Amino acid sequence: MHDTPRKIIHIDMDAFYAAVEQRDHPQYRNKPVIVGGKPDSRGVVATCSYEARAFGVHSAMPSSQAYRLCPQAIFVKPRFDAYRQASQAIRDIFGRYCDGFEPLSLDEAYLDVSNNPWFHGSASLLARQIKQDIRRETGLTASAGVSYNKFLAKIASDLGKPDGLYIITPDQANTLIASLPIRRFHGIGPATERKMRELGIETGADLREWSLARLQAPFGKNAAYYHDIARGIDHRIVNHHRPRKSVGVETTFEHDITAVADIVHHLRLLLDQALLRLNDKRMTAHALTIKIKYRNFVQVTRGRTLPSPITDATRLHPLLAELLKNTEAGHLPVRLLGVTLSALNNDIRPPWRQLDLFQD
Ligand code: DCP
Ligand code: MG
Repeated sequence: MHDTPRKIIHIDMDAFYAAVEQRDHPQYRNKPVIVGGKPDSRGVVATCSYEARAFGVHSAMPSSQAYRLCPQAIFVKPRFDAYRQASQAIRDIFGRYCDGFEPLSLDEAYLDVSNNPWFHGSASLLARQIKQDIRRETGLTASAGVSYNKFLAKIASDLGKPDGLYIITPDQANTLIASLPIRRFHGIGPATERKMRELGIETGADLREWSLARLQAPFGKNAAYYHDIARGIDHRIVNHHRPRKSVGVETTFEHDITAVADIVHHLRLLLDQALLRLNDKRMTAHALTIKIKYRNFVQVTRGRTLPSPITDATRLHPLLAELLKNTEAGHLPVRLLGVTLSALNNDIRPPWRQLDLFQD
């Protein structure tokens, strides 16, 4: 499928939220720090410093259990703004060295550097440079994995943690995969791991014993992925990240509309759709623009930037009517209407249940 091997870097920040807290609070450094819910609440651990991991604390563990394991730990509530800022800083660094990269979360991304002009095309030297930039510019450490596909690059970054730079070459891949427990494989979650163990599959070597046909019965459509990764094969491409600037929806009417009430009605529907799309992307918007194309194909836009993020569509209904006042709506027949939301931000508030858990 690919003539020449690709060069993929996977970058993953070390103990990300906890590292930001240790950076911003020198008194937390070299100490067990647990970011998440308070120990006396129903909260969970978002992450913890490596000092806390030595006590067996880990992400997603109930905070009460973390407290039992490590009562001397410093428990802190997450500061998402600080994490988002650090995340933006590392993404700016990625953008410096390659046109496109694929963020997986705030703290990790895949970079396809196959055509990298830096360091005579060396992906490992480039990974080292990116780590250095991250350290210098954010005061945080990252681990990098370098290999010829996404699956292996991600395994590699994990193997070098913390502050690692780990390379998996094509001739090392199969031996390494064979030796790894399957839970180290991205895409094999706890449920699949349990199922595989029941079938006697504990390591990459065990998984490789299974033919595609045999994997298909228990794992269905995922069988091919498991079959491939056991052999170090992964053709998934790095999906380039293009920061989204706006979300817009529009509709062209079969029969032109003229009544202001009809126009407002359709704008409300379009606004609802645009907000839904934004919600799916976990983003918020600060600006609203409406677009009107009249029967004579003349097109106008009217917009407003708002002081707080747009969350509630109904609060914007008066604004829709107001924006229309400044147009020919009600006079000229309209053939198309559109609503665009812009000035977007990533909304990284955790989902409701989790938000609740983070509160005191
Ligand atoms: N996170 C979370 N809840 C989880 C897992 C992670 O809120 N169950 C958050 C906190 C982490 C961040 O996402 O800091 C990144 O997740 P990672 O899995 O990369 O974990 P860390 O960066 O904290 O540690 P590591 O050094 O193992 O990557
Ligand atoms: Mg991380």
